[in-house]
Amino acid sequence: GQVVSLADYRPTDFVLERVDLTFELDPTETKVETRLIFHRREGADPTAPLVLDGDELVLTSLLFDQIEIDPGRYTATPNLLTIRDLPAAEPFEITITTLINPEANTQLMGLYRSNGIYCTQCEAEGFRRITYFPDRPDVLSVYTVNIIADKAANPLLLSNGNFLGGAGYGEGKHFAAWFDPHPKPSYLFALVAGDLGLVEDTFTTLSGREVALKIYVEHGKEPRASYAMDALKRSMKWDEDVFGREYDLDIFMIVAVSDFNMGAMENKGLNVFNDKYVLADPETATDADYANIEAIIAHEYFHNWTGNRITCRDWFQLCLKEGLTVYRDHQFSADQRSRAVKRIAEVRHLRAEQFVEDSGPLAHPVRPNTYKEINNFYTTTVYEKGSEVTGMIATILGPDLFKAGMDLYFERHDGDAATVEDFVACFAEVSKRDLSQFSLWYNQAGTPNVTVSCAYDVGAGLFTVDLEQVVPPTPGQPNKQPMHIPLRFGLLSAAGAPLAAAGVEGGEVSGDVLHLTERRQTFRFSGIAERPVLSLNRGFSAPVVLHFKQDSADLALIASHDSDLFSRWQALSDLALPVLCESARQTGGKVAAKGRGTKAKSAAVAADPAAAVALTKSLLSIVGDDSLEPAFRAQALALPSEADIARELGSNIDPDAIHRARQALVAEIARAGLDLFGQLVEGMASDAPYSPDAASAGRRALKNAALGYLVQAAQDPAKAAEAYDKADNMTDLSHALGVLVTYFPETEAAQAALGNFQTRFAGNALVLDKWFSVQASIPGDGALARIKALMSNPGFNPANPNRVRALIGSFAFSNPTGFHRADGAAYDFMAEQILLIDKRNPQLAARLLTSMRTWRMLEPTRAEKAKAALSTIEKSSGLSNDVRDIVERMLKG
Ligand code: B3K
Ligand code: ZN
Repeated sequence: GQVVSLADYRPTDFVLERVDLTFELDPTETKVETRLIFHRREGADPTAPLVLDGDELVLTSLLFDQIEIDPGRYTATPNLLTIRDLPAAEPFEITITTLINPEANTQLMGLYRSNGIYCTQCEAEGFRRITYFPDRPDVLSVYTVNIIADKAANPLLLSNGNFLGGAGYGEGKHFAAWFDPHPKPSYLFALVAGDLGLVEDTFTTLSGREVALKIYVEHGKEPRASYAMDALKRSMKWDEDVFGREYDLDIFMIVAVSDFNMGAMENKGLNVFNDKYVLADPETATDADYANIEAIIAHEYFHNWTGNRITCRDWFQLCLKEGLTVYRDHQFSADQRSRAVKRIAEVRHLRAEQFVEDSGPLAHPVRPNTYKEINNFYTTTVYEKGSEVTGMIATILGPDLFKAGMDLYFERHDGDAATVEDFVACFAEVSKRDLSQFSLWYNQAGTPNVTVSCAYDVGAGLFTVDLEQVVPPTPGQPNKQPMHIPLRFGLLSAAGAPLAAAGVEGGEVSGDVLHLTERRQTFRFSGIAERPVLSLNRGFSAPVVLHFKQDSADLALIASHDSDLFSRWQALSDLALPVLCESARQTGGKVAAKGRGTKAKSAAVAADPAAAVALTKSLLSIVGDDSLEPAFRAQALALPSEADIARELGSNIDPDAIHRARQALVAEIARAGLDLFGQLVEGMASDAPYSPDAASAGRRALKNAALGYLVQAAQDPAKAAEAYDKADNMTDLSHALGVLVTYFPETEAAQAALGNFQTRFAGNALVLDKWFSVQASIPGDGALARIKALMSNPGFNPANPNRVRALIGSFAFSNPTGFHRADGAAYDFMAEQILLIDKRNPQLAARLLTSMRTWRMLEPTRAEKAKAALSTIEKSSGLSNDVRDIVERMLKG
């Protein structure tokens, strides 16, 4: 793997004027004819050769201006085509014919077959697996695509843009032609062919144009695409209302395929989706599935402007389209649902994934400086932290200037392949703010630590807030500059009412935003009549770790009174984490796994009785407060996860101790809230037919969270079994199954439910993924044997990424005690699996491998074993670039 550096960027020597592609589809021998019209860029070296990217290509013919080219003028390897002696100024035409094998393409990059459907995935560098091409995002061109295929097997022939026409083509074949008038980079190319069912609708845009909307799914699954269609129409409307963005073709298509490396892909006018993020009905999809579908449909649709109309100059700028588009889909979901609850879920995800990435061996800036394999940079840092950075621009500028900056960006850069600098410049210009310090957020990796201490001088009426920021060292970046950190805040009186200051000194405070810009900074608030309680980083306005020792009374006050719901949730979490951490430290290595009953319970409470009492009291009063939305109360009940506790502890992690500590607190809260939970299970139940809307989903979430506690208080699977039998939708059904199987895995009730579920959903692979995943997540040493047994289940298919993620992925990412069993056996198993998967699908293998990125945080015995497994991978021959890059970075230093 070569290192690619941002600093080495330079434009191409040739400008690509247009692209004509003709595909003669065949499962194993597809012929691709590519006609490219180029001219040499003004000012470029007049003797420079044309260098085109390839990947495992077979060249069968090469023409220059329609005439077979002299073999002395070119060199072709599977990965590169170099053509020499080209005109200095006038345009010329190159015609390339390649032969490719879609059936053998198990990487799922380029043109491949999924369940008999031809489909493509070209981002980031998949187009070069179809034909030789300047396969980089700054080469924008207009495409015409002709598709020829067997008519009976492939009645449907799709590509980007508008349909030009089609006809018969002799010998049972037919063809279709598509033209995309919008210049685009090759990563946005798509082709789909096959036999699929169709769901249709229309959308009338802002300016009155009618757009045909088409969602293609496997025959028989059409009814399960109606929610996706509804989400699409809402997304189109929202982007007009909120960002003034209108759709720009006559047709917008979505195709659902069952083999896909990620969630979906925003190809111009022809989005290709993992069917998991299209198909839903109440019997087969959970509330979370519906919310994901809504978010991903929106995300891909929003890319039409942020990504497609304005694309990236190079892959270092990936966050320019991804971070921004995540920000846009977050705003959309917040508007469609509950903003506060959405924010809590976002922050949970950010901390669980991105904070972990940012503090380990794979840490990298939101805009990386170098990469060896770009596919390894589709990370939570680029996506989620990238979104947070956009959100901070909105916080610093305020809504009006943020809107003005976005408008300027759309206007100025439409049709461009832009950079992060171009984006930031628009906001600097409209706000007349210097955003150069702020831009460190794009270039410095690592989560800033902000230490806070407060003092109140009653005589002077002065409240002082001392802040200190430290950005930790990360790979390749030992020393960091102080960042511009916008912290939303409020001051609360003892009664929980807002307190206003007469004045403030020490730095910029605008409205409710405090701007921390120095390494150390002291803000002095004057005219404060009573000791205030500081509520800091409201709404999680900055993605930082706060180190702020607030006592339990202050936290309880924030939890019950803050005007910001996010902060109320955060205060509960801040009450819980020290209790959990102390308990994990105390029980570490002492309690046998079997004894998760009484001994562990007393440990949690004994660790810090006052804090545990304050927590339980605050938590139950929020959960019982009917004036609060149920979804929020359910979030409160979710408690910090085992991963949250591990992150807080930071080192010497013993996953078993953490698990025991958390279970003990759950048991404690379950006992204290027994009556309330009983009432909620009854009160939140509904006889109305299932509806996926946010309010109904919130009621189900609260009911199910309460049920989980009830079942654990009773230490009896009966209630969960009863809930399983009663469930009339997948949300309730899969939750009941989860409770049964997680807490009572070996009981008859759990086994019966598993058997029932398997039979009931036989043949529905997406639903059976839930069945695999719930079993893969059962805590304890028994998990590994279970995984191995499930791998020989006929429903498991190691070639399908959804199956692999459901079984092996859930085990590695969501089963800390099972995966990190002390003897290291699961690490060895993982190493074996990764090497096998790598042969078939490097991207999937590399992604699974990141599950071990926290290995250095583990206690020494486990860390040693994890390291040995990683070394086995590193030493193996024939590793993909993808896996090699990840394993090397994980072992470095
Ligand atoms: N842009 C795609 C991701 C492509 C991943 C390539 N390895 C989906 C998205 O972010 O919308
Ligand atoms: Zn995206």
